[in-house]
Amino acid sequence: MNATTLLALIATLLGLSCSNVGDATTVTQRRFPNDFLWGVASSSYQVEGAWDADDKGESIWDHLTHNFPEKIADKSNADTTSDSYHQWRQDVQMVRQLNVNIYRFSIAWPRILPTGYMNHISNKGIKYYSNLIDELLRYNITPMVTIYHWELPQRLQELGGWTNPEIIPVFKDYARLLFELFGGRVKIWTTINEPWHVCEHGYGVDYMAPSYDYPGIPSYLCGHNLLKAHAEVVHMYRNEYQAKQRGKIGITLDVSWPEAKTNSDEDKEASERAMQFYVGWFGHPIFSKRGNYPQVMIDRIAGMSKEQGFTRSRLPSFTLEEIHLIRGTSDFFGINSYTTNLVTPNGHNNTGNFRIPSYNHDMGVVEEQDPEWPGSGSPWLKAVPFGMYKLLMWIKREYNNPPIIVTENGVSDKGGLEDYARVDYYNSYLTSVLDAIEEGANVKGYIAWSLMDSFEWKAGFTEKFGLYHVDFNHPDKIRTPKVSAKVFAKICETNVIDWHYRPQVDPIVIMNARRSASGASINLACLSTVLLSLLLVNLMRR
Ligand code: GBH
Repeated sequence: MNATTLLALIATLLGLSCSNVGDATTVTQRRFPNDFLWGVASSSYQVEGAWDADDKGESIWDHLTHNFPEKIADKSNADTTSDSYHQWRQDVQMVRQLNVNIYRFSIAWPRILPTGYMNHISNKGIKYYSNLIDELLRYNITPMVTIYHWELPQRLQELGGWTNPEIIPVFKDYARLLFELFGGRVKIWTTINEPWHVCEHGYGVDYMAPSYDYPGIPSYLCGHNLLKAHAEVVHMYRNEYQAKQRGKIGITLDVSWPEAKTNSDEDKEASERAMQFYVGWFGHPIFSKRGNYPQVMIDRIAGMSKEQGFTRSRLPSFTLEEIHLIRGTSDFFGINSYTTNLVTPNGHNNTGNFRIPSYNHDMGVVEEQDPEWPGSGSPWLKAVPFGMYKLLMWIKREYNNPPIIVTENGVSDKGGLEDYARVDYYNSYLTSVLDAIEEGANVKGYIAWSLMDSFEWKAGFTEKFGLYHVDFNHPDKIRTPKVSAKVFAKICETNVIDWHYRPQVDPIVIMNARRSASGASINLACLSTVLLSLLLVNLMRR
């Protein structure tokens, strides 16, 4: 064998191990629309680290993780996490490799305004996001900015946070500053990520910061102020910025699809009631024709409040003017969804185990999951793709076919690069999105959660959602693409789901990951070729 043949053989071998052997004959014809938007997402607290860099202020998540570490599964915090505050250039390269059009990230309010108020503006904080936005634009990636992904400045929490109407003008000031600074370059905004979590998980139960654990009252105050703050910001954008900046603005809601446990009328009613309490709480005021809270919430909470001895409904009411102000304040319907629950009423006449009063008791629905459904790295998340289809069709029906962007969808595991379960998850959930599109749902885009492994709130670092693996033990937080990154990149490139595409992890990538762990620095593409050559030479000698 001469040197040329040997090299050819080596090249073939490398080719075989580094790329997938696809079956060209079985490619499906179902396609996403040509103008479909593909994206990938992260959020500031989860990836940035640098929690007190420069003049950054304390957020409610800094406060929670530092003062109550026992509330986080591994007692961790996001003080350094994936270090995106320093590694934003590399993050953009990762986004690029996925062939997406959009990077959805959030801005940390206390990084820009350490006290929450306009009295102190951080130039360093501004510079960070400005650099990130410019770097994305350099590669034609559209920045999609979430104004609030749960990082309230702690000083505002001390005033009651979202339960204090003071939040409305203060949030508006913060948003105005962002439009002034970045609005020329940012063309898609969302005001608030997942109001349901902000309000019920922040104030109603001890789950997310600020962990009030005060059921039945403050979560509705939070929702009320949040809706008004959102609407004020959207009107400000539309009146003062949209004409010249030419962007879109909306909101992102979230829900796990509540599938009726059986075919009984009670279970079907429970399913519809759950949708109204989870999505309708914020969706009805913004997206429905008539505006205001869903009638079922108004009636049930008023009725129960009265029985419980309250003078007024625990659900505040809007004036007519406020109903008009809030209605129509989203250019698209942003929806985050990961899983499905089975629902049934909370016992006969709402006699189950919920605290009284509480949001859960007001809703009167019990949730469980089918143990047969495929699990994930998170106890709450099972892969049930039909839930995505049903959810998209429900939004279409309920709100007169709005343009929808799936702003988050994805799955967790416990780690590793060979994440074939995540590949299956994306393939099956995206098939459900296609089903809905083919049935007429106006789905404009899909954004995968998440770009990389990061701090997963109460679960700390015990659950991984990334398309890229992050080595949290390494000082440089080395990033490595998982198998799912390749699969997702191919879907984004081709607009087709290819179920046969199940690539292996490149040996070079594995070795790079090892190198990152050991700290050595040699050219591994070169090294692997050398090693293979040695192996071949050895084989030929036998
Ligand atoms: C999204 O929210 C967030 O926007 C994102 O930051 C987060 O990383 C991602 O999801 C993955 O969780 O059964 O009471 O334990 C979804 C929030 C938080 C929803 C955990 C389900 C568990 C509910 N998810 N929650 S519970």
